Amino acid sequence: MQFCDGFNWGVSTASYQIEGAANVGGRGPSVWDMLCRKPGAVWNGQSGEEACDHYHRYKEDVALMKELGVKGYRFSIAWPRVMPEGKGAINEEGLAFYDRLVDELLAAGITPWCTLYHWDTPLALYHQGGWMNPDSPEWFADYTQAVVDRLSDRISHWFTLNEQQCFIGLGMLDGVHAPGDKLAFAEGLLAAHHSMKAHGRAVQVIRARSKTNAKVGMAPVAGLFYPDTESPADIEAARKGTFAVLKKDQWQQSWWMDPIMFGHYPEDGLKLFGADAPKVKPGDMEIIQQPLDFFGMNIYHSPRVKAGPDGNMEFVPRPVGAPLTAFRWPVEPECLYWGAKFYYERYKLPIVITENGLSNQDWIAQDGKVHDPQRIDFLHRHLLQLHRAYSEGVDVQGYFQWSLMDNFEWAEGYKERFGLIYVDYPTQKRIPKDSYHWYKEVIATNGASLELKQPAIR
Ligand code: GCO
Repeated sequence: MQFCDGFNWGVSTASYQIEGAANVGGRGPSVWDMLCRKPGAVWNGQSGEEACDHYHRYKEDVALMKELGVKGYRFSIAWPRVMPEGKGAINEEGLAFYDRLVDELLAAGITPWCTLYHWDTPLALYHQGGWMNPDSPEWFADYTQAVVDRLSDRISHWFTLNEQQCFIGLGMLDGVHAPGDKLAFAEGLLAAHHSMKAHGRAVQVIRARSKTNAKVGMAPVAGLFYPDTESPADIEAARKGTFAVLKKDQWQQSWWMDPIMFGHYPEDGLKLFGADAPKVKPGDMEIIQQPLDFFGMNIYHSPRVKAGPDGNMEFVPRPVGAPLTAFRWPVEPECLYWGAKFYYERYKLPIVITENGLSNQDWIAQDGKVHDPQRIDFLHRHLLQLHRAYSEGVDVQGYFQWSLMDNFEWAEGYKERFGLIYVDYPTQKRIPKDSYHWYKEVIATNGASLELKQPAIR
């Protein structure tokens, strides 16, 4: 049992979660710096000001990746490091940091997969309306141009935006992520529309200016429902439910994806959202719908459903005592099989899993090591499901585990540990966990080590 030749085994991180050095090298403030200062917004009042100090320790971190054997590294560029005011002047020192990082990666034989935006909107732009401002797509295009002009001789894999559902939904509607606003639904949809245009403009800029043959995608929350049994009725109910617009919230997947992939909002969404839907101006959809090279998917868990009497889905409650991660997220490995399958069927692009993993109660044991058998079992189960999708014909081209190392988990601060590498924050010491060594073998054998020696217990 193996994955395809050249399978992109990787790990993921994001700038604000690992870099630290928030006030170093000319970086401007972002909306996350603002939210972290707000009393009660982040667990224990923590912030990403220091995080993993990756800005200064990137060489050590790349060396650990090299040792792990990853083929690719998905990281993000901090917009306020490149453009401290969000637009206009370019901060040479900021770009120079990414120069050094990319050179270090390439010297280690690791392909950089660059996310242009993982939530750190420059604060100066937020003060001008942020994603509410109709100019925001052009701001993002200009920032993209600065990055592409500087780095595209060495970077050819790009993601535009990470999880619009979160930075718009959690950040601008629910107020639990930065910038911490609680806007009306219609305003959220308008900001969403602008962010889709920003995505489209960024793809255009990458294609027009890249010095190498660019491959472009994005990294959305790939929410789904998966079928309780493999009866055609359950499968159809789950598939239909996954892409139906059922509620007025940010978790309606086709609302985000269909414009980008098909060039229009879904009919059922337009009907349900009514006057809240943004006014689509002539030319908008032509910008939004740009050809992409792969479909990135961040997947962590998903609810299980079955067909009700009318064929529509009904939720299947989880059994009492069913497994949960430290974050209290349900463990549902089937989401990777059905997620890859459903999204491949609908959007017909090669699948790259851009995030998958769990937070676990990790600490340094008395032997000085970090033992995380739950993470090993979790990743193992998920990769088996992903392999099933691959073996049934889904074009799965990569898997980026979240995350290389423990880091700043947004509103949860440092409470949740997602890493293959333990970070002892007071000393910034890195300790590869057991799962790091396990994943190393998975990569080295291209998945053959996942083969079960005995039947799996569900
Ligand atoms: C997200 C982000 C990551 C998170 C990870 C774990 O999905 O929220 O892309 O930055 O840290 O998903 O929650």
